[in-house]
Amino acid sequence: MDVKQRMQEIAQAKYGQELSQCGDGQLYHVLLQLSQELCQGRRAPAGERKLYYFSAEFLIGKLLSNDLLALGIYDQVSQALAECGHSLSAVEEAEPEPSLGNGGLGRLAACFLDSIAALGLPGDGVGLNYHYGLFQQELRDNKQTERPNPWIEDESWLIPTGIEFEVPFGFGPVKAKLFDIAVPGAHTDVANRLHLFDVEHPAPAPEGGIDFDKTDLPDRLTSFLYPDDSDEAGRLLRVYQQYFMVSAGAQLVLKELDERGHDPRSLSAHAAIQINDTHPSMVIPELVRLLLQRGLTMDEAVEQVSHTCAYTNHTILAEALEKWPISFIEKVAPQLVPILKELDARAKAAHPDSAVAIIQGKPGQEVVHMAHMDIHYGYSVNGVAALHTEILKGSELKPFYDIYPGKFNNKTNGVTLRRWLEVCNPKLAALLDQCLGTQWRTDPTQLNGLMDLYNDAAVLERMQAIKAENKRGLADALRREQGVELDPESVFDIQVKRLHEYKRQQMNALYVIRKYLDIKAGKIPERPVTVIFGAKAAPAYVMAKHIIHLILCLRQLIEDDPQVRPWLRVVMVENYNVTWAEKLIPACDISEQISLASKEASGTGNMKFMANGAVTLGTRDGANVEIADLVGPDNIYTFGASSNWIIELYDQKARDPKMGYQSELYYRRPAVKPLVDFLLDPVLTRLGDAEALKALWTDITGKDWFMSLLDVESYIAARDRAIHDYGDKPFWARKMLVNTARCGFFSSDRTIAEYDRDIWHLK
Ligand code: 26V
Repeated sequence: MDVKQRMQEIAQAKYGQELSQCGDGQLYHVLLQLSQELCQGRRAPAGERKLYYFSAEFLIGKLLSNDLLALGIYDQVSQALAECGHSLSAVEEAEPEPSLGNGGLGRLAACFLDSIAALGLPGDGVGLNYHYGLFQQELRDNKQTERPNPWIEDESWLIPTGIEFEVPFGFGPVKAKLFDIAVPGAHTDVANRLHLFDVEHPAPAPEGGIDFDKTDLPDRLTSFLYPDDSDEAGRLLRVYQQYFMVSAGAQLVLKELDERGHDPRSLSAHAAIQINDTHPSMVIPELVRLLLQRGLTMDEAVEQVSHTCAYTNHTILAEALEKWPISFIEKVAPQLVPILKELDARAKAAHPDSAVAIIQGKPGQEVVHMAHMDIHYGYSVNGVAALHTEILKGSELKPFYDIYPGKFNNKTNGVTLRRWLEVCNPKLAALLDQCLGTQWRTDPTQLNGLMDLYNDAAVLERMQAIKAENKRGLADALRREQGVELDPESVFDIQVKRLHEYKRQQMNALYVIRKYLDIKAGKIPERPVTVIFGAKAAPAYVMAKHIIHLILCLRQLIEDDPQVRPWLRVVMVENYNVTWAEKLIPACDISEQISLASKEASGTGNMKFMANGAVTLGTRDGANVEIADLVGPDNIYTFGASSNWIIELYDQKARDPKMGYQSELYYRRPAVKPLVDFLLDPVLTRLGDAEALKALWTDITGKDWFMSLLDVESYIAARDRAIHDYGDKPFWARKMLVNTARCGFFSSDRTIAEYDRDIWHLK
């Protein structure tokens, strides 16, 4: 096909204009149509068994570049646009970013769909079509405010399918309408689909902010992702959303099974369902229910479901493990209650230990422990990094591991290097082509070949030049979007991820305070550093909002201080999302991965930064451990208490609250106290909300549940060492090179090949 000619035809038909006369918004729609035409012409991959990846989140980001690459027309389109005076990056600006996920879990699901298609495997995503997605973040008066993010336009990537199912809620049936987004596989001729269910009459965006009547069902079901769950109505709405997704999804699985000519008694031979965290867990009793309706006995239904469903755990944080009051399920989907009770009774009969029960609690206050149900009635349980899986087996889920050792397996996360290297860092990708040929694009382990160039001065210089160009590109974007002027010569030190106390953005802020106090005392740093944050806080997560407030107050303090500003800058990117990540990650020197050891299941940002030649400053947590093993100790900066030690401290505390970690002891240390007490200093508090800063101070000094003060001194030392080393250009460039050379393992193509080999068996 002549790509340019087809673009011209579409532009003529749509707008009656030549390509050169079209605006960027029009060109985006021309390319959207072209991509959709090409996807439509692709076949679905064949296989005995088909995968359904059930997930409440798919953080797909903008799709245009990604799809053009997968369709093999990226270069042709770029050239065609250039020939008529346009650029693909400007056209991309016109594409709205769907916000169908919170963070790592949702982005992982998107990377996985990309890899499943690229490996030519039959596997579709199943989720919900949130109209206003995750909120849009605005930073005003040093605080976060939230607005809806209406991303769906008249013409979008969503394809109406005409397929509908009825979801039987307690209050009556609701129609679920299916929309699809095509997922073309790179270097193949296949496309899979992302299936997103929606209500028939979705409600308009609420006026003002993101508050709305949470009982306005069904029309509000697909308005927002994870609506504020701090109150009862919010939590109940979440259960409604989950049941809507899994009931429609399970009906789709059975419909396709039927269309392929298979009996429901052979479900597990022809379908695999991956349950992405516990949000879709109700698919288990729902499938049992639907199979009973189709004439299977309870034994047969349980047998089929138990060989169809597999569960991925993404967190050990107790507060994040879902337990729904049975009264909620009684209200949302009463027909599931007898099935849940039967599943629970069977599990209890086989395993009387109350720690592994599905239904727990006193009569009248029973809760359903979703993860427990997944483990008893799923055939695989996996963690998302080696350390995380070991912690699941050895502590968090130990009673289950003792019962079902064979179900447990590790699948270290990965990221699609097509988006996170080829598309977001075209200059580095071109250099890699020059050095290694293009095979690394289909086999990222080939990047190991870069190690042969470890002493090649020209390559090292080129890598640094590319980093400098990317830093200037980021500085331009931040000037345009936020009006801040950055020094691209400074060290770009970046922490971007959801705001959570366990991720310890507050510890990063304590480092900023350390440097601020040093500079004010006349101790000038070795070189200027720009500390960049990007993070959204859940609207009801008070402490997270206090931490954002601290960062923004520090930013203002430093911006207004001509003594400090030349040496230390703080930037908070407003509304951090996939689009920003694509600009930030290629421009990073130091990648902050500083979670409390044992708490970050894997992390995936760490892998993206590494691929783009940033050097990790991190704890021995999640996939950081595997990064450290791959790059070796000279090419990463690790610090802090080990996960074993942390787990021991938490155990001590559980046995005796006066034992274990006691933050006040660390607070008293002379190197720590002035940093924390700065939160009360009028120099800072006059810039914001003294109460909020005091609340944060009280929490850190009295509780500090995620132990910032335990690690802060070793953190400061490691970070200073990294910033010092940065000054030796060739020394640093070699670290960059090793990081890119060793990132191949973290391709999600590798992860998906392992899922298929060990869990799905699709072909
Ligand atoms: C959920 C919640 C829900 C409410 C209360 C607080 C809370 C805290 C954490 C979470 C996280 C849910 C699961 C999740 O997003 N896990 C992330 O999954 C990524 C992909 O596997 C992984 O890289 C991250 O380390 C992990 O945090």
